[in-house]
Amino acid sequence: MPRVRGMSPSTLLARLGLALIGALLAPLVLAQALPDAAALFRQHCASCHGEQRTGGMGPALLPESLERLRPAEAQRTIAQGRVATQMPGFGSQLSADEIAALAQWVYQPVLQAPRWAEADIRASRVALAGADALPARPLWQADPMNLFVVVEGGDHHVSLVDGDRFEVIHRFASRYALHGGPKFTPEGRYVFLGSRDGWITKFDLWNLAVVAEVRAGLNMRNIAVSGDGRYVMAANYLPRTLALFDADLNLVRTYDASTLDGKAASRVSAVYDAAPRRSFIVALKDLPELWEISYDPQAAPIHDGLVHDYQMGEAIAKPGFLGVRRTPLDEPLDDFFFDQGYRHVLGATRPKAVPTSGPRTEAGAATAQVVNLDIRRKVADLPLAGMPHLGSGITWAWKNTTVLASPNLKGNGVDVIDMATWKPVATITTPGPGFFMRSHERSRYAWTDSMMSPTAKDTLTLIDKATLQPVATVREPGRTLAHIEFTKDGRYALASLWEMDGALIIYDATTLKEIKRLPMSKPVGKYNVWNKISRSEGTSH
Ligand code: DHE
Repeated sequence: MPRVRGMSPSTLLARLGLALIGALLAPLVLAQALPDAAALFRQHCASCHGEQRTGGMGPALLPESLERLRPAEAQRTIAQGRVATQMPGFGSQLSADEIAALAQWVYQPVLQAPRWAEADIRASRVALAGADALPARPLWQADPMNLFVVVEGGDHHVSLVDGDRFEVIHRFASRYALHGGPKFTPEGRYVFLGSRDGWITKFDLWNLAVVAEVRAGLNMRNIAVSGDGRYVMAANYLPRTLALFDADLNLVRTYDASTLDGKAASRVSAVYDAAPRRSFIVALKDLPELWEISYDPQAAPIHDGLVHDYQMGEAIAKPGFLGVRRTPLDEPLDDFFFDQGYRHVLGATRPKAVPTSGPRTEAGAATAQVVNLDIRRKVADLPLAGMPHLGSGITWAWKNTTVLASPNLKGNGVDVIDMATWKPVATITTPGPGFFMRSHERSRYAWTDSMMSPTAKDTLTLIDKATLQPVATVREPGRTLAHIEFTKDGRYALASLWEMDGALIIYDATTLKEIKRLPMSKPVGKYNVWNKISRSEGTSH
């Protein structure tokens, strides 16, 4: 037994014993002092958000779904609730410590990772009885081709706006946090809306009714509707799958987003419809592969539905019906865009995201490339600065070529690329980084925002498509102005005052005079039926 100066072995043992007991008890005392977040969740939250936090009447509370919510905002929501939703405030029932513990806890992964299998998808589907018998004409008096679907993110609603009179025809509650553009069937009657929580809603615009809903996943990126209107494809982060539905949202099948040998799986970045090719194009966030899934029934079937054909050289030229054709890439893609002929995919890889409560900011360098979908390989690197948001890019004829312009989430500029040579022709300076860009075949201007800039978020910049120069600005001092969409004829541009007490502002697209303002709750995006179904070069598809 070692001897500490001035202390007998027995005293030393007693002291060590006390210290040991103290050390063992300390965490217990601490644990008793800390609120039991799991128990609090079961008591107050689980009935709406689900025992597994996968969502119910309220949204999912998983780390994947909360990536865009700051912890302070989460605490505020628990304490004060959310206006115009069913989320009450718990400030009078829970202490500040309990609220802090709960807020911290919902950012932790759920043990026993939540599953969402084909049976869950099928069981989640609800459909309106008699939907097939609803009249095949609009119940309302307005041009159905010039209708706008406006997503109001502030209180999770969707408004339908008559694009001639600029009046709201109808407004309905949507699923929580819709993301990505709504997708229309080719005749413009139905619109499909996707939520970050994985819900797909099919809405009959002519009869103003939700006709079917299904939950495709627990954390979804976006959806695509096939050009023939027969299929809907959902891209998920959680689980790592694609889910294919028929037009009534009956599940056809799921695809695991994994390598052919199944050893590595990936989140799905996004899925798009490549209508002229009669296929869906899929980008994977964690695997350097680009997928093409044909919905052309004439496409030759392939044996097992999953053919790693690039390893077989160029033997298989076309993907089989609903099979996956994989194109190997140097790196995975997050964000992409097609040329008007859908032969090329222009893809960008974004560095890892940093959560914020507003639009996402990200750190590091991005890269961009051009992939030819027919020969299935990269054909060029894209010389884009900063962090291009290609999904919001647009094209137009310029001189003897076609150019692509894309906003930049990081830099103060819009890059313009010649789509024949893939070389830059200009970088147009804007007051700050922007998210969205829009034009119309009949407009001489391309409009872009600077909503990622704290000082210039209130400014829209108009670029002359012939001179590639910024020629005018439109401002709402101190407030966020973003996301533009034109009317069917290109005469008016509709912009979002992106605030909780926001508005849809209608500008004359030539004089830039404000024509009207419709109050809206953070109108994150608006989509014109005609521009979408005709795949206007000035808008997203
Ligand atoms: Fe989006 C579309 C990805 C953050 C609002 N966004 C898209 C699409 C992709 C994408 C791939 C195209 C899907 C489609 O239309 O089918 N968005 C991403 C991100 O990776 C990013 C940066 C991080 C993330 O959290 O997912 C991101 N997006 C945001 C936001 O923070 C925005 C501004 C607010 C919000 O509501 O989430 C936002 N994204 C939008 C909107 C569209 C969109 C409004 C549709 C644009 C359109 O006009 O078609």
